[in-house]
Amino acid sequence: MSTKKELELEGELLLKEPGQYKVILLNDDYTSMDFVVEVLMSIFHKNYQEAEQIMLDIHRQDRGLCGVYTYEVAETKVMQVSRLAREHGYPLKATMEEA
Ligand code: NFA
Repeated sequence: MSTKKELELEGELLLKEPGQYKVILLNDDYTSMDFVVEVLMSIFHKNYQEAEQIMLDIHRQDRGLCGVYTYEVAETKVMQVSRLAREHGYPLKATMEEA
């Protein structure tokens, strides 16, 4: 049972600290490895070495963490991935989940 004071503190905390969301990239059989590396560098600001490692993790484990962001930023990254992939004719997909 929460006191009024505890509920007030919880509300203040939620206002100050918005939820964090993981953006996850999913493996598929058609997207080129080079394109995934490009996506990780251009949309998720990874350097080449980091991007290549994350791409290989996704290739082997079927999914991989690209970053943790606020809801709106995560949603924007997911849309940027699907748009860039569509423009290049690849089925690459990203999803988001609560961190
Ligand atoms: N599995 C893809 C291939 O063999 C590469 C890939 C990696 C695709 C990571 C999507 C995500 N060409």
